Amino acid sequence: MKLYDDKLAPNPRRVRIFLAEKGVSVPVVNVEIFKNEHKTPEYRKLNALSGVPVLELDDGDVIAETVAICRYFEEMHPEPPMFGVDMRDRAKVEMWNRRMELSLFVPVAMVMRHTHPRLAALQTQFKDWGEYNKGVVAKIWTWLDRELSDGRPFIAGQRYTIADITALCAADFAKFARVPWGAEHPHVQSWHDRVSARPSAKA
Ligand SMILES: N[C@@H](CCC(=O)N[C@@H](CS)C(=O)NCC(=O)O)C(=O)O
Repeated sequence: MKLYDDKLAPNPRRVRIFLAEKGVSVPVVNVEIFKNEHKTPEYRKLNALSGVPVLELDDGDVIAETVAICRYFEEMHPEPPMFGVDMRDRAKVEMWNRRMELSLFVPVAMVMRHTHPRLAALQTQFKDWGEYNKGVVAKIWTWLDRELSDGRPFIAGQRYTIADITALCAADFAKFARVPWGAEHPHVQSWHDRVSARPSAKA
């Protein structure tokens, strides 16, 4: 089994944190997006969409998509459970992970891709779209801060889950994209301190 990884990109980091929480180690192949290594014919054979991460199984089969890879490891190593523990909890974790992906991670990625000078070499940038998404991210921090003001320790409730991993990677990416949360978001700050203190955050 091999995990195709880029140390600077947020989606592969989600898988690395997930594996660290599970205490599982997988051989890694580094694919440097900034060197366009994900656009080579060899890599496109693994994933024609050229996204990172990818998990290649021992029989050559390939699983792409961050959450699909995490679900594969969840089945293989169920403890600790990261996708919820019962019917209601699994639905809530799915809800929160989707929210963190679609409402936080994606707009942060749009800001990064369309405004950050380092990304200009990799793709066409639509500056207006990037600027628009700065406002989207700002509103999401305010919404998330209000959500977390109920005192729950983690995004989906009392347990650390995949939703925290998605949100942590989005939050750290937001700092890089220059759209972090602010002093007016103390609940986001304490959640971020809590999840960043876990050893897995260094993965
Ligand atoms: N939906 C995919 C997205 C993968 C993705 O876009 N990964 C980024 C790195 S975080 C990437 O490969 N970017 C390079 C590109 O899009 O050209 C997933 O969840 O794994």
